[in-house]
Amino acid sequence: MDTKRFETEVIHKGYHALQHHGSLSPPIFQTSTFVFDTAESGAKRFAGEEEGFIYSRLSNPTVAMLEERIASMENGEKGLAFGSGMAAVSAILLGLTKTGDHILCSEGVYGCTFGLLTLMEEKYHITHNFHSMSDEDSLRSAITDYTTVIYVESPINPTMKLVDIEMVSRVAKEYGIPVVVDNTFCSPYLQRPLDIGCDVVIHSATKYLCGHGDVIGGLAVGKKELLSHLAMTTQKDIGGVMSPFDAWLLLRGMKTLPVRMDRHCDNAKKLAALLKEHPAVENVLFPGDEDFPQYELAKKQMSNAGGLISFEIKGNKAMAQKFMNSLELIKIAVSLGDAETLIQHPSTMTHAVVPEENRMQMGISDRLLRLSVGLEAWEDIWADLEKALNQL
Ligand code: 4LM
Repeated sequence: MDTKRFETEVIHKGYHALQHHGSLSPPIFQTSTFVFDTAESGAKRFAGEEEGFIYSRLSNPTVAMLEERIASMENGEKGLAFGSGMAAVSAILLGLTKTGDHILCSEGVYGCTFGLLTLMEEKYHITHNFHSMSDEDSLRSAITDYTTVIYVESPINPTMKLVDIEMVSRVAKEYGIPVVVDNTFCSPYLQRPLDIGCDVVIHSATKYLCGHGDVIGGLAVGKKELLSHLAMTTQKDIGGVMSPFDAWLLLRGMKTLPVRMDRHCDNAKKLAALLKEHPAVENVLFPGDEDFPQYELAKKQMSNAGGLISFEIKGNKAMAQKFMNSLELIKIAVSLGDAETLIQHPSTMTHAVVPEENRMQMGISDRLLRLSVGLEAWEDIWADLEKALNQL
């Protein structure tokens, strides 16, 4: 079958109903192990001389379907599925480094990624530092003889700062350093980092890809050679793999990714504009806002601005918490990308593990809130926000 458009492939890629009794919905191969015809056939599968499944930590047909689908969405050669976004991040980072290496990282990252980098430094002497990557010269000056990975979130959680993925990948190529991009905030519908030169894309599939707040999962996509190596090492032997049922839920959720993302983006654009005008709010951080410092970069590398808005409440931490407690429709919860609008307080929640000094450098004040705009009517979301803001 010819390659079709994104909206079509996200529904059909890699599944042939007539090979499965005509079942429109793909089967869940809920099995731990696979029976071999003969001892010789089993031996051949282990030796890689015969195609076929062996054991679900190595591969499973439902999970493989998801891996093929995400690879197609990201325009990559091969996908890998993990039991969480952090299982994907740790398998990739541990797979690409050894003791003595250095990871150059964007100016901020999700709190648990920060925790992982700290652990890798303390236990394995794999160092890291955070860098704005704002221009080629300063990026070059930050690369050391020991840099073996450049790790980027764009937009960065929760400050929404962007990194020019094309520029970073171009410079990194000169040094032969792989660039890993965590594309969780955009999903492949809004941004495809492999197309603009990066080497590996990571997702917390828990978020927009799932879309319904009922799965914890991670995905990675990249070149076949590299991802196959990671599959046989840090994925297989650390073993943080995805269950067939979670893969099935993700295959289901992803079918509606484009329509959901369109609504998330439309809602967020309207709400960001309204938040900006409210006297109790300052510093609305939204890449779709024309006053956003990296608006031009957002237009260059993202097809739309996404569904996340961060903003500061005028006043102090207590006022930010009071505001959150006054909300009714909007739920106080970490995570993002769900049908429900969620709000969280990064300095005491997703980024609580980050020491205050680093948090301040990243731009995470204790008045900063992150709103994951859901799929509800924007008027109802705004009514809830406005009522709570007016109480401040
Ligand atoms: C949150 N985030 O922000 P798992 N990469 C990014 C993330 O935002 C996350 C992960 C990886 C949040 C979770 C509580 C950019 C998670 C890790 O949670 O391991 O699937 O993904 O609210």
